[in-house]
Amino acid sequence: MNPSMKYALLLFCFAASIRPLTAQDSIVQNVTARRELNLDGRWNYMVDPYETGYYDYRHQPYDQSPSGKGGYYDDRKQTDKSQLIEYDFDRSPTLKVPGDWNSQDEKLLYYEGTIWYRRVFQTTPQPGRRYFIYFGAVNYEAHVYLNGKKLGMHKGGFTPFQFEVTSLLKAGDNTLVVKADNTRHQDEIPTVNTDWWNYGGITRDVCLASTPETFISDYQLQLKKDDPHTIEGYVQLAGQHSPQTVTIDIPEAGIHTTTTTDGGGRAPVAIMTKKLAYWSPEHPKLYAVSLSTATDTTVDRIGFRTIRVQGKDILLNGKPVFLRGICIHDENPLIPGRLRGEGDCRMLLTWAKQLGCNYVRLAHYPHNEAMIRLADEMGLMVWAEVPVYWTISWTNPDTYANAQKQLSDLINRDRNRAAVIIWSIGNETPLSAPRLDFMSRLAAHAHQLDNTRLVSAALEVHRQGNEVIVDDPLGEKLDLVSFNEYAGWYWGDKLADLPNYHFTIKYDRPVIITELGGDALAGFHADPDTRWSEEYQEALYANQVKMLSGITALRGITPWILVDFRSPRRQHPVYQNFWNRKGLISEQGVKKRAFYTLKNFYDTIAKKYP
Ligand code: GCB
Repeated sequence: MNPSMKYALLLFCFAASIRPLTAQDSIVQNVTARRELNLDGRWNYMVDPYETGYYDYRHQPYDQSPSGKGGYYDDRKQTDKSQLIEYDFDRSPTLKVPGDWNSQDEKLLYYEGTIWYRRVFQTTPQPGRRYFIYFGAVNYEAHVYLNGKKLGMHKGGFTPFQFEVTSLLKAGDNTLVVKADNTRHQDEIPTVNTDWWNYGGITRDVCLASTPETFISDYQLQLKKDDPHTIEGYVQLAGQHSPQTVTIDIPEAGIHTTTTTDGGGRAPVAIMTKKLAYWSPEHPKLYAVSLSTATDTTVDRIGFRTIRVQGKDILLNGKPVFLRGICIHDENPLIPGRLRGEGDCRMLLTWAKQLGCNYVRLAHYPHNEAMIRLADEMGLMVWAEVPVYWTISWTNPDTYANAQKQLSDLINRDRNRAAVIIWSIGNETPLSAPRLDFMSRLAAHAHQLDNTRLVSAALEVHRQGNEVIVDDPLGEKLDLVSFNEYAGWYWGDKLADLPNYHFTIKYDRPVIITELGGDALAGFHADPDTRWSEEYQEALYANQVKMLSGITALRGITPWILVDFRSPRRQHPVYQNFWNRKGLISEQGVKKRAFYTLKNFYDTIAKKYP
C-alpha cells in the first residue's frame, strides 16, 4: 500500500471510531420478561464537576481520541506502587441504583453536573443468545461504557434505552461505567426552567437482558379504534427475517391464533373476538397473553378497552366517563427523591384511590414503567406526558427531534397498557407561530404512532374581566380541550368571587381541567382568607368546584397535585422551603383539609357517572 493510501485508510478508521454512538432506536418490549441479571444495587461513584474523567487537559474527549482510552471508564487499577492513577472506583463511595443522587448524600442535594457510576458484574454468556444492557432512565445525558468500550450516549431523563452488548460481554467479570450528567441546557427537553427538582443519576432499574438470536422485539395488541370486537396490532421480530409463524395465545379469552411475518420481520395482528371482559377502573381485567415463534416466547399481561370522544363526552368502552383525577410527580416525598420501585408507586396510587380517583395525570414527563403497569393493575386511567414544558427552543430542529424521540419512546414503551388513555405532548407552552408548528407536528406524530388513544396537551387560558377564554389554536389539533387554570391562587383575588367567572371555550369537545389548586402548609390553620393555610386551600377547592360546574362540557379534572413536591423555585422560608405546597397531602404523608373537599366532590360525581 502506498503511503497516501495508508494515510487515507488510517483517517477512515479514525473517523469511523469517532462516529457518534447513540442508544438503539427501539427497546425490547416488556424487557423485564427478558431479564437475565438485575443490575440494581450499590454502584461506586465519583463526583466529577470538571469532567476530568471525560476530557483531557486540552478539553478533548478521551473517548473520541484514536485509542479511545484515558477516561475513568477504563476503570484502571494500580498494579505497581509507583504508578500514578488519580481515581479509584474500588475505594469510592456507593449510591443506590435505582435512585437519584440528590437524596442520597446531603452534599449532592443541589448538585448539577457529572457523576460517574461503576458496577462490576459476573456473567457467563451462552452461545446463540443476544445480550442487551437496559436502563429504565438516567437523568439527563448518559454515556455508557462496557469493559472500557463506549456503547453510546443517550439524552432524555425519563425514557428507557438499551445497547446490544453480545460481542462485548465476557465470561466472568464485566465492568459497566456510566457518566450521568444532569446539567440543564436551553435547547434540551425539558429546558432550563421547570418547577421541579432536577434529580440526577441512574433513577430507574438497570438490567442485562437476553434473547435468542431471532426474537420478538416489539408488539402491539390493543382493541382496534372504535371496534370492541377486534384485537389489532403487530408483532415485530429482530434477527433473521425469513417468514416465520407467530402464535398468539390468550387462553382465558379462548384465543389461539397464528400470523406470519413479512420480509421486515413484522406480522400483522387482527383477531376477532366476542368474549372479552373489558378493562375499566372498576374491573381492571388483565389477560395473560403469550406470543411465540419457533425460537422465542414472551408473556405479558394486557387489558383491552376502547376510548373515544363523542361530542362533549369521553366514552370508555362506549360508556360516558368523568375523569376523577389528580396530578402526580415522580417523587416520593418521604425520601424525598425520585420513586425507587413498585412500593413507592403503590403508595402514591393508593392515595389517589383513597381520594376517589379513577384517573391520574402523570406529570410532566414519562413516569416509571412500573407506575403504568400498577395503574393497569389497580384500575386507574392515565394521562402520560413528555417534558415539553414552558419555553422550549421552538426553532431548533435538534430540539424538535429530541422531543419527538421522547414521545416515540414513551408511546412505544406503554402502547400495550390499557390504563393509558391520553398522550400529552406538553404543558403550558406559550403562544407563537414556531411553537404552533412544533406542537402540531408532535400531535400529528402521536396520532400517527397510535390511533387508539386520545392526544392532548395542557394549554393556558387568558382573561377579559370575568371571562376566562380558551382559544389556543393548538386546540384544533387535539382530541380534548385541556387547560390549566389557577383561579384563587395566581389570579382572582377573592375566593368567594370564583363562581362569578365564566368560561368561553372555542372548541366543542370534552373539557378536562389539567391543573387547578393552591398552596397550603400542612398543620398551618387560620381563617379561609389567609394564604398558605389549610383553610384557604379548602375554600379554594370549594369555590373552584362551584365555578367549574358552569362548564357544561366538563368531563374531568386533575387538580395540582397529590403530594407536596420539591422545587428550587419555591423559596418562602416559612411556608415553602423549596417545597411546592399545592399537594393535598404533605411531604410527611398527612392529608390536608382540601383532600376531603375534593374527595366529597368525587363521591358525588361517581354517583352521577356510575
Ligand atoms: C403550573 C405548572 C406546574 C407548576 C404549577 C405551580 O402551571 O404546570 O408544573 O408546578 O403550575 O405550582 O405553579
